[in-house]
Amino acid sequence: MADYDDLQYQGISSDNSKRSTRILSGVKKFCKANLLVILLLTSLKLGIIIGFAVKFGSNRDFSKKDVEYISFPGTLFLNALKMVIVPLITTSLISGMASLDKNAYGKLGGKAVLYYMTTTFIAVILGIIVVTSIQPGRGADKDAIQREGSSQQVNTADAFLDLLRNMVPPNIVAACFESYKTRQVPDEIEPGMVTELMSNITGATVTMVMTTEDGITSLVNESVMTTKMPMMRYKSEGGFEDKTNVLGLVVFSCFFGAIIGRMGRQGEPLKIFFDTFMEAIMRLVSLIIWTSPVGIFFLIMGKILEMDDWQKTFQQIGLYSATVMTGLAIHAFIVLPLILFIFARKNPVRYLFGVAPALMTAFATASSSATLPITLQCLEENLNIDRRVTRFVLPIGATVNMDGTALYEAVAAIFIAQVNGLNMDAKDIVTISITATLASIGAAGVPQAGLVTMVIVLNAVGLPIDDITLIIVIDWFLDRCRTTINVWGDSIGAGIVYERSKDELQRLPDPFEDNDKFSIGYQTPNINNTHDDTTL
Ligand code: 7O9
Repeated sequence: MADYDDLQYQGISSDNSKRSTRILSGVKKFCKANLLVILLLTSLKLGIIIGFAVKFGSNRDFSKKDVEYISFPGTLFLNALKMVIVPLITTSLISGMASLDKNAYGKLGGKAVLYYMTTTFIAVILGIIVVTSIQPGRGADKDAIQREGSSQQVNTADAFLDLLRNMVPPNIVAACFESYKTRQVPDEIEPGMVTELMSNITGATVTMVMTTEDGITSLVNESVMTTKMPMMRYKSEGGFEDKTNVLGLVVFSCFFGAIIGRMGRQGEPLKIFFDTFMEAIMRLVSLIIWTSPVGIFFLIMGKILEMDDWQKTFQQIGLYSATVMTGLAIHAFIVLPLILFIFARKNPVRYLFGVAPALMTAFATASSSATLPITLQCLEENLNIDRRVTRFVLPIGATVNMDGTALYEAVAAIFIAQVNGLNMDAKDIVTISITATLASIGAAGVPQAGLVTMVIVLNAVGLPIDDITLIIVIDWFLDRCRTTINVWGDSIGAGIVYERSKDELQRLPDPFEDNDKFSIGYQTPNINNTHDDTTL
């Protein structure tokens, strides 16, 4: 920039200076877009290399505290991303919905939903094909695989009702930090009642005090014991827990935005307020993005130091991980690019480059919601997707469209069946496809979704839920892989909806492009200065 100013002062002819401005700004733009990708790739690589070097070079185990200190800059980066999520999703949806008319958001929404449903379903089918061809669970010795964590009781009907309850939060301010969850708790133990088997040896007879299926305490002798096992009784208990209720915020913001959009002149001040709010948040995001190379380096390195006995884990369930990764790779490199090319006529490689920062952040954070600010920025700035589309489609996509998760759940369920030597018939396969699709759509609405949705899929086909503990060991890694695919799927969805809705968008005034067109005899402040040099 300084060189250019010098040239101007030296009185170079205006033609030349115009050309050099263009070239300079082109070079500047290219470097800006690519520099970040280069920096991110380098930090990802360095994070892995240095992580392994330190882990094996120092020959010591890193405690939780060590890892906490080492990945501290990464935690700050993650916090910075999470910090903007609530204002970002609410203002982006309100401003996006308010800038579309009833006809347009109906059509855009319809296309987005169609895309989400088809791609998620394709992902599940792909997962089923891959896991039944590779058969990672056949011949695996279930008892030899180390287990980690514990499974939990889930009532499918309660989980579904929680989802609906979360969509209509009783307090919109509280929805920013708490969601409703019904949990299964052991039933109250009354005097004389025990939840676990207890033996009481009196003389030669063994008497056991136990809870029977209907919860009645009874004294049973040894012979009955062999035929009737004691049962743990659970009851549902609902309450609020600390977790942002995204679904509630999304539903509220969509309605609120649509209403503002239909209020005409009366709604203008609010509309301008939310547009400007969103604009300011996006500038904050551009700041945060430049810290991502450092953040990602520390997040990845911390994760590598934290890993314990990864060789053993890979030996035991390596084939299972390979199966999940094969499925995800086919979906990411073949299915989705093909869909992008057929329905949007866009070059998938260029597209991949444009959203690369978002994909790497998704891998490093294992959270598509924390990545959302970067996904928005990449699509708007690098790929020039219309803001009315990104702001409306992406937050919804991040909440309900999870191709990677759906594929993963289908593979995991069939893997567990294979490990137990159980055969899945056509009915079971159909049940798994449907529940895995629905579970991935509802995941964001259910607290502690990862485990809960997996239990729902397993319950639906009667597979042992305790066997979830077999695959938890490697979940931290597969979560990163599937999150990357989730973000890639959301990005491609936004591109397709944009290309397929150009007609509807053209009919509408674009508040982000030209203020005059949309102001109805009302002077609006200029909010259209996103491309000036003050932007970071
Ligand atoms: C994966 F975009 C937002 F901001 F609207 C948004 C905010 C929060 C969207 C979603 C959420 C959210 O809470 N999502 C959520 C997702 C919650 C629990 C589990 C999951 C599933 O996560 C994926 C997985 O485990 O497979 C994956 N980690 O895409 O983030």
